Amino acid sequence: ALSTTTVRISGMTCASCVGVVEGLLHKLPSVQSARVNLLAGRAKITHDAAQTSPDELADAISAAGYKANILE
Ligand code: 9UX
Repeated sequence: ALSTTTVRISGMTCASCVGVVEGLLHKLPSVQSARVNLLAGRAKITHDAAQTSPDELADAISAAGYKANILE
């Protein structure tokens, strides 16, 4: 089953960061969609949590140099 995870992201300092974060999320197993809102500092990700957990999403974002916190 698919679930939706919202992640608070800080450290996105230019508009191209949106593409960087969306790109790395799309590479993860089971991620169906990843939409990043720069102004809101949030990513909304649709994924199968049995394959890629919310923590794994946040870890991938953190590994790219941003600060990520799971909101819901
Ligand atoms: Mo802009 Mo973001 O030069 O990872 S792409 S700061």
